[in-house]
Amino acid sequence: MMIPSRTAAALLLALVLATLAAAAPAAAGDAGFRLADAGLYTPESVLHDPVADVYLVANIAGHPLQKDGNGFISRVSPAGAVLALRWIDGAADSVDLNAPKGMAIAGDSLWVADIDVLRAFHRVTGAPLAAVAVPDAVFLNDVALAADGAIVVSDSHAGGLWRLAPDGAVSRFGPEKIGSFPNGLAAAGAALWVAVAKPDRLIKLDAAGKIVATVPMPAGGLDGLVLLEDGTLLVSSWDKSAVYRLGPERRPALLFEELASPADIGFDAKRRRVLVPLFRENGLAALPLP
Ligand SMILES: [Ca+2]
Ligand SMILES: [Ca+2]
Ligand SMILES: [Ca+2]
Repeated sequence: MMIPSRTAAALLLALVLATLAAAAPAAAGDAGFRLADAGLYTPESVLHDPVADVYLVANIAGHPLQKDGNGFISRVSPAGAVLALRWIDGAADSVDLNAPKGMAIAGDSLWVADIDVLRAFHRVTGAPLAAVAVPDAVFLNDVALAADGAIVVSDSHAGGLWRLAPDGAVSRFGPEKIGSFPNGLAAAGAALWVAVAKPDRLIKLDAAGKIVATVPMPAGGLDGLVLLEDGTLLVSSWDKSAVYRLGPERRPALLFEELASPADIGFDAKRRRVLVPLFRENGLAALPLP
């Protein structure tokens, strides 16, 4: 039987609309959430584990550079419920964790910067897997997974970056001093974006560690850096209590304001939410991306 063309067109339209509806982000109408008084303690970094579909929160618990053995990593559901406050707990005998900051997932490993050590934990069980001391490091801050499988970490005290190769070798990456306080990292294919303070800017390094782009920022205290699939960059600023968005033209525009001490942000690509640890308020905000 032939379907009359007008009916066929209507069917096609209905199919397209249904497909669009199915593809619409789950974030439609999403209010996100704000978490306070939930036990988070100096939260520095948030990462979405898209496989487990949970938010991992790194809690320094105290001073950022103190080896006090009490750091912990929490699991928070996308509904805003704390599933396991001390999922990885430095206070446990079997776990060393002092002041966890930036995190990155590589396969089944969750890598965490912890003052002068890169630690790996099992992303499913939370069990300790590895601890790699970074020579001379004082203030490891953010971690990113490079395209070649290396783990890159910013050293905010020394002003440069380190690279942990898949074979376990640790070496410098990029200029010895990229800025006075390199902080957030975001891998971009084979390249890497770095948020740097004083002067406040975003710097792009190629796979060899050479600077290939510099974007001045209008506010300082840059911390977390996220790269979206479409190339958009998001970066938090302590000085402005804000998160900026930079589209392909790389002009910084205010995205969220009135976020006190926004540290190392994450992104939930499934719900298109920006995840903001509120460092001094011991809080967490999950904000739908407008
Ligand atoms: Ca601590
Ligand atoms: Ca980070
Ligand atoms: Ca940071």
